[in-house]
Amino acid sequence: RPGQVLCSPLVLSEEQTSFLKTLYEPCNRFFEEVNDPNWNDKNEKVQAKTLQGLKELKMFGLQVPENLGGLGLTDTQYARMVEILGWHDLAVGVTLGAHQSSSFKGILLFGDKHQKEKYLPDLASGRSLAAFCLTEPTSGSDAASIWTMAEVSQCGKFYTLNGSKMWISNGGVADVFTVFAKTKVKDVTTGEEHGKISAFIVEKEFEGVTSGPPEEKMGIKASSTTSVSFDNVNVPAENVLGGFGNGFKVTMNVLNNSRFGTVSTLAGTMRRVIEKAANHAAKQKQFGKEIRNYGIIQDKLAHMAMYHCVTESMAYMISGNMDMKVSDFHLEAAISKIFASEASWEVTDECIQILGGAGYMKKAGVECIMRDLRIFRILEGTNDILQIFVALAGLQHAGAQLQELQHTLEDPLNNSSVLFTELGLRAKRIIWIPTGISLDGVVSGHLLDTAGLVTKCVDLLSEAVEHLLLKFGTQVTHHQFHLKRIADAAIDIYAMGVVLSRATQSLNHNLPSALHEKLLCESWCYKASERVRWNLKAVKASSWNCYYQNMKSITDEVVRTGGVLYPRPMGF
Ligand code: MYA
Repeated sequence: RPGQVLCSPLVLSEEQTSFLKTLYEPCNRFFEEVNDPNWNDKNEKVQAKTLQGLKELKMFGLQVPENLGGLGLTDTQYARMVEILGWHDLAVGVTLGAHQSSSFKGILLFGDKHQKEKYLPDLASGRSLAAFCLTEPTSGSDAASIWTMAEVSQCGKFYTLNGSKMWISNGGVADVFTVFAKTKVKDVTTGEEHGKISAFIVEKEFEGVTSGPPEEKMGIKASSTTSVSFDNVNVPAENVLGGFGNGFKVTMNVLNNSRFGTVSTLAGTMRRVIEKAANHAAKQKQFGKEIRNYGIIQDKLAHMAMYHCVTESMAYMISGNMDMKVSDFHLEAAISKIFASEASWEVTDECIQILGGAGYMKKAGVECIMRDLRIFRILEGTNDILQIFVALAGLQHAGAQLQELQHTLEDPLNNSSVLFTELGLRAKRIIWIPTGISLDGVVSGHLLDTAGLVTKCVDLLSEAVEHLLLKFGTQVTHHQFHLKRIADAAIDIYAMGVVLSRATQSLNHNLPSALHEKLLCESWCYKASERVRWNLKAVKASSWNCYYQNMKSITDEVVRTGGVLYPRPMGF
């Protein structure tokens, strides 16, 4: 919807902006002066003085309403605040993010008055910490397959929880857990039993709740990650969150609502990393010139800037839309989480490359960021499952439209105008004429050629999606080689949309950075549109099916052999 992508997402009033500034500056200073990321990383915990200071700054309850002890920030204000965490210390970011972006978000979004009043004041002040308990040893990407059970008591006044959760952020330090568990329910018509997921607010103090030892991790070492077990834990029925049986909806909504925070945090990290790379490229001389003068370095730095620009634009586009009470943002949230975590990884890797040997050393401060970043391609839904989610959610929508069209065209005589419009659309696509989506008047007049690249890509995506649906029907869900490429194209197109929007606003407001943003936008869209064409060709062209078949055969062999199949060239 152009209105949700090509819009002005900055919805803060002057009062909200000045309030944000009063929070932002002390918080940033606090991180500069008090927090020690190296100490945290080395000791695998956040220093007590940092936690205390963050509580005093009210950083534990950024979005909790003021009457319940929080700061009551909007999503856009929240996005700006958490950027600071990404800039300074991702492990502190995960501690605070796990607490409020996901773990008590369920109470904020779905809690009743009693639940909010009972839990939020302590959570907002940092007197108690929260954890989100979804993942289990056999349930990761397939969130609905959890085994933790909640059996309702005869009197109906409590549920007894049994099961184990793993890799829980804040697991070892939390006092309040949002736990997802299944209850067996009998279908009255068929008599069959099935599991209904509900969300429960569980206190550490409830008998039978235990946390495992801290996990030894690659990065975000200062944040606590443990298993959490529930052994005959009795949870009062009033602690069911969002209504009995609504747990899947609660989980999905919490995750949808938390992802923009992660995106903004990672935009903060990328700004920092780009600053390090740019300073080095400006000072370091090789072969008689500062390395910034060499094309090979320019290619990297320019790409890093583009990745950052897109990520930051996505963060504020989504938070702005959320503040404008747009309810349908789950696809964009998934897209931006994938994009931000891949982009920040790439940008940090390139920063190390620009710094050379120095970048590999601890002293440069980038290796810790690299280790910390790796988890973001996995947490809050792996990028792989989110790619499939993006593709299938889009296809589901297109499939419904196509089905409607099919019904209409069953009676072509009475629907001749629809028939001609649809035939016309398809004919235009075949001979590469735009089908009528136009961004004229929506984007800056200086960016119309670039906007043309985007509309062409949208046409190509429609065509590829339709092709897949007609070819595979409902079986399309099993064709992940194709789905991945549809998702990649959708991600690139959304990315093009948000930078177009950003550059348009900067040009319209004559910002000093406007021409630079225009350059970033044009360059990004040029490259992304090439990628879209390439990905969608790989969806439609039958020659690619042979490649997919090869990928499957190679994998079958590798797995059957338990590794690499062929001997070394010398035979042993
Ligand atoms: S927690 C672990 C994260 N785990 C996941 O994210 C699990 C990923 N898996 C899934 O999301 C689901 O299993 C998927 C499939 C979606 C893949 N919004 O049949 P279905 C609806 C709205 O597709 P499944 C962690 O990492 C769908 O339309 N609705 O279901 C914490 C359908 O509705 P209907 C959705 O195949 C980390 C129904 O559900 C969505 O079982 C914390 C069933 O759909 C959606 N997204 O699922 C760390 N998806 O029936 C710290 C599906 O009406 C944070 N549906 O058609 C770090 C923060 C960093 C800093 C922050 C700053 C402070």
